[in-house]
Amino acid sequence: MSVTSPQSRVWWKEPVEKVELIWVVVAFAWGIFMFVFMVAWHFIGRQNLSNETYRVAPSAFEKKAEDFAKKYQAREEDGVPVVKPPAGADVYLLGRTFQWWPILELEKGQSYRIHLSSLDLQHGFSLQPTNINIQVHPGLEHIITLTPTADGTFGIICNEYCGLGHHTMTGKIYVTQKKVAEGGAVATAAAKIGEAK
Ligand SMILES: [Cu+2]
Repeated sequence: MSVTSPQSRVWWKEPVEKVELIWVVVAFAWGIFMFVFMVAWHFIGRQNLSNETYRVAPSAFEKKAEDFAKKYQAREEDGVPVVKPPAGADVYLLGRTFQWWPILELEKGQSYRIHLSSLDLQHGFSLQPTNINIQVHPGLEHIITLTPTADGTFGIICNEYCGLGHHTMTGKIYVTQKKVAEGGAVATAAAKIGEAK
């Protein structure tokens, strides 16, 4: 709304300026290009994850995660179980205010089916420093097949603001390297540390 009336009543019905027209065409073409490349980047840039999603009651997911942690628990770190599932296993990782639970220990080069869900609010699973980001919703179970390609300690942070303790919401994934010990026995470095305790 302007203070004074426009000089001509039909002020909007003007031919489109050439420069403006060029911008409209460029912006439209770019929009179409980006739209098509949402799919293309999945293959070219390997940016988007292939995942499956199912509905799940938060309490049911909590039970699955607890059973999983109990079954494969290797040790404990500050009261949080460090869980070491076998290759190819179904791995459960839950987000809740304000924690990613439990700590996982995976082996480099092996594939795992990672099940992700939240027990309360929307959280953001963000794997660092790899920078894999997945929205995690209560009531939905995301399943991704993950094959670690590097060993080391990876941090998980929450990148979706979820409350006052959001900045403290972290988790951890250890990736160990398969090691051939003397006598041909196969052991992982972390398993050896566990034995030494
Ligand atoms: Cu959060």
